[in-house]
Amino acid sequence: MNDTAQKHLHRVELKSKEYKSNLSPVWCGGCGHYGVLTGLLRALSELGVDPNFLVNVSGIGCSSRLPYFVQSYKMHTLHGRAGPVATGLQLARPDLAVVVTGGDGDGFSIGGGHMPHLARKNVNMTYVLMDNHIYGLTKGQVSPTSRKIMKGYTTPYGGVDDPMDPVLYVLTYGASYVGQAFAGNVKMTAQLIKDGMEHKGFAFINVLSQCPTFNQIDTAAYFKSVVNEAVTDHDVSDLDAAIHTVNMAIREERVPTGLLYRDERPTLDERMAALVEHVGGHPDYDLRKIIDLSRP
Ligand SMILES: Cc1ncc(C[n+]2csc(CCOP(=O)(O)OP(=O)(O)O)c2C)c(N)n1
Ligand code: SF4
Repeated sequence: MNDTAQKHLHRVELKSKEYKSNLSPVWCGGCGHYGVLTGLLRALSELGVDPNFLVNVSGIGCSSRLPYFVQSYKMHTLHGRAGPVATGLQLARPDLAVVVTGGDGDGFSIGGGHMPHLARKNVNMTYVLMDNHIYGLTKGQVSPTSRKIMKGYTTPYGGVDDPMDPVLYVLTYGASYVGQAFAGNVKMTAQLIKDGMEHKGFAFINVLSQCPTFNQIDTAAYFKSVVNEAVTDHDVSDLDAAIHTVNMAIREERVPTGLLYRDERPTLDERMAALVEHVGGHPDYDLRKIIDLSRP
């Protein structure tokens, strides 16, 4: 049996407030990211994850400041690069629980080239994306998830592009756990993060998170109205059904929330370990044998 974070999740008993670091969030009043932080702290407490074996990795943005507020090891990396950094960490230490937190600009604009590979390789991590349909920290430019009608800092007359859908994207690329929630529903957010952390493989959770400072159209009330009519009663082990649910929702301008898809398949670290075993690899391997291969 290979090492996986789940089987070796180091457990402790801590209340959710004990997972808070001694730094206070720097977000604006009413920002949806508070709900995501509360959901994550609750999930960590319910799972009883030992903070000494937990690493929270982020990119750049308001959302990427989240690790500062969590009692864990952490890495605040570069814009769009949290995924690859977390992949390296996970492969080096498969016994750690790896959680990525970041924004829609971070994950699907500059980081969009990495996302398919996290999904298809089934890297064992939980990716929590705070989707506020805008670039918050840089003061309100359109993101890949902005609705066309949004007038952003760089699009004063509205956008010219249609938005992309984060959950459809990761489903298509083979993510093995996909969920979606609204930050105002802390209970569902916490539950999806908890299940995602227990899941073995790439767990992606898209959380609609309002930015009251810069996004005046995708308000908490707007998000609440579109998720209220959500339909997620399909078989979650059926990929076609999950994709169909999301496609139908996009057409009807609704947002399906809850668990959308889950399957079990070997993770990248498991496949790497199996390969090492297959070729008889071990730490004392004589590296001169490799150098000898290139001798004339
Ligand atoms: C390489 C690079 N490009 C651009 C920036 C400027 N920048 C800082 S935050 C950010 C985007 C923030 O938007 P998002 O990721 O959606 O997170 P939010 O702030 O909305 O939570 C950008 C482009 C940067 N820091 N680094
Ligand atoms: S600018 Fe927007 S995303 Fe950033 S902290 Fe303020 S409300 Fe939140």
